[in-house]
Amino acid sequence: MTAAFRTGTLAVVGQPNVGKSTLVNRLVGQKVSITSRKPQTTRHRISGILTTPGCQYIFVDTPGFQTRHPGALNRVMNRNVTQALSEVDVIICVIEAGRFGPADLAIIKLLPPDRPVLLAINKIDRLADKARLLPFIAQVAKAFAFAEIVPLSAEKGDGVDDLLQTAAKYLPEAPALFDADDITDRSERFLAAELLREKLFRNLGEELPYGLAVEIERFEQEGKLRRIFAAIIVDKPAYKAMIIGRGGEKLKTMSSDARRDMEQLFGGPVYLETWVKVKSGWADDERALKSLGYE
Ligand SMILES: Nc1nc2c(ncn2[C@@H]2O[C@H](COP(=O)(O)OP(=O)(O)OP(=O)(O)O)[C@@H](O)[C@H]2O)c(=O)[nH]1
Ligand SMILES: [Mg+2]
Repeated sequence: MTAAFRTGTLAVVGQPNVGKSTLVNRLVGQKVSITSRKPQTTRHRISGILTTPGCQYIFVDTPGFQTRHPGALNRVMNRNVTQALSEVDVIICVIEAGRFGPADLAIIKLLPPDRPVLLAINKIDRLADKARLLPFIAQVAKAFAFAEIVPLSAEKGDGVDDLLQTAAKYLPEAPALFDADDITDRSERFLAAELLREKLFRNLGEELPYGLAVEIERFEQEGKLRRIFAAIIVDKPAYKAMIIGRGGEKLKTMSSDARRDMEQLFGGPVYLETWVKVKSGWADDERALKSLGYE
């Protein structure tokens, strides 16, 4: 007799920048959620799906709990995280190795009390002294009754299979919800916007990325070719020139990086056209947010 198939949702939560999206991508084996070294890269709830012979895991990547950018965008994002948590089977709380403090505990306090919480201690590749890991695990185990504690490196891949194995037993017995080869619940249109936003996030200064959004105005498919027309929305006219760069070079480079990622993810050629539009105050206008897909 074979064991029954298990299907469940696992929310990935934690402070900004701890590596939640990197972990989801590693678990799924594809870039479904964008990442950068800047905090608050993720703005949407995104599911990454992995189907194995015995289980279907639906990982829900969430924005890190927001502190930096006040206003409507933040309110919408925090609302999203709280809602995501009420519906899941398992919670994966991500922290950085060697760092556990009041901000992590504050997040744990917001979790629903009746769900198993697995602690993923990420970035163990950064620990200079591996001997510090065991005392650190003992310290966090005292702070909260985690169902499991798994040290790992989302970037290098170490420990990620352990997390999968460990998480499986917390999933309910249920038939799959998605096709076995689905990797995300998001549309190609959404993923295209995100991949472009990733390049902007990674290549523009410290503040500018927080004031921009990407809107796909047209997405056409003809055979294998996808034609994608993307507007970059900024809230200050000065940002426009900074994105375009001298002779248009900056935008050209970022666009071709994004196009390459799209081709990899979609498995076919992409024609990408990008331009910049000024819409002042978009990040604090709930209606503008809705039209940009923030709900
Ligand atoms: N050294 C190391 N860096 C990592 C690891 N995992 C993630 N990172 C880096 O940490 C930074 C943040 O990663 P993200 O995956 O974007 O973090 P996040 O928690 O999703 O961040 P927000 O969406 O902004 O809340 C990136 O620069 C990653 O490359 C890891 O295992 N080791
Ligand atoms: Mg993220």
